Amino acid sequence: MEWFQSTIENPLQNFCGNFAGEAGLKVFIIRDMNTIDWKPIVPLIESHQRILVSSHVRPDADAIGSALGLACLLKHLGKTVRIVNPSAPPANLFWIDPEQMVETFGGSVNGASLAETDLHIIVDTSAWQQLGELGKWMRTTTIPRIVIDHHVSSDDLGAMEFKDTRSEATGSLIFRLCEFMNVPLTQVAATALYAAIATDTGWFRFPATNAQTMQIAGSLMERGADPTDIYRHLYEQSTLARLHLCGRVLGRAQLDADGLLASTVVKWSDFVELGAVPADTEDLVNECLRIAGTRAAYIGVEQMNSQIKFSFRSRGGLNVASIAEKFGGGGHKQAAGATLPGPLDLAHARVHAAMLEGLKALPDPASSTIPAS
Ligand SMILES: [Mn+2]
Repeated sequence: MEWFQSTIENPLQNFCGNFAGEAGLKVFIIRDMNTIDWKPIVPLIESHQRILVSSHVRPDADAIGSALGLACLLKHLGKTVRIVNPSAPPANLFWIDPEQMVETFGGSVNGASLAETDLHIIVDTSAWQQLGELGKWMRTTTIPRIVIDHHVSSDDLGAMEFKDTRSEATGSLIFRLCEFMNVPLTQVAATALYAAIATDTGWFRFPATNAQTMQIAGSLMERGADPTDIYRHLYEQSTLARLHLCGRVLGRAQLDADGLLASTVVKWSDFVELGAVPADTEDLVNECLRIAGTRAAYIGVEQMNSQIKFSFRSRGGLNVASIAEKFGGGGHKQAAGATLPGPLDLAHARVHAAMLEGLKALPDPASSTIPAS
């Protein structure tokens, strides 16, 4: 079966040919395109009716917002849509889904209850490791798959891929798909996509942000997204426990490599003693990068199961995705993550050494001012 005939119009397109994917489908891979050719997705969507949309474990605003934006498009086209993620959304993102569309795989939401699915679209990840138990179910099915994503790290999910690793957010890709298919966004979808893009760009300041990002944001506002309201929901819902946790963890921050590397760690006992929760550590790694002269930062967060979850950040130059991959993780050049076995001291030492080595290998300090993407 020929899925589509691709026409390469953009010289930036790196067309990687076709192959038989894991599900036995003949698929095309299109990677590293500045602009995605959406034409091939249209017949796939048009020819299927019961569409499952999923994203990654520990879904963030881009994961959930992209899924909701895509669901809006699919519902507009008369499709039956379910959003099922491998893990539940964090409480601070419940507001983004007022219709409570997002379900979590497990319990009554299992393979049997999804058996009628005839197309599966995965957004904001292309890694098996990010799909948890849902991924295990996926490996048992032959349902055609589509991936819409902007991450560098990638597995072969046996899917037709629509990837743009230069894109600032998967939410932007979903917006472009809606434009391409001429589907108007509801206020709920526009709000979800705005949250997706605003968070993945660090509120429009990360280097992947460009003039088109702002144009998309403007279009989303015209469709009802309210930045003041979205910002308040995302960033002004802190607790006293979180503030106390920030104080303790930032008090522990250290500078190494002649000031190029800032890091800190969170012990499980910090959560217990202060009444804080792991979600309270979100963005703490970015606080470390506020120190003048730093080029990279990381934070290690001890989990209840004694594993250590690391988040890496770079201002450019250092590719933290490749460092995360050394430890079985992944992500973007400037923001990545990995989970290591404990104890905390040992995991910290391993990560610290890898970061120092990565910084040492950088050719020229001036490269820190050049955006990596
Ligand atoms: Mn994303």
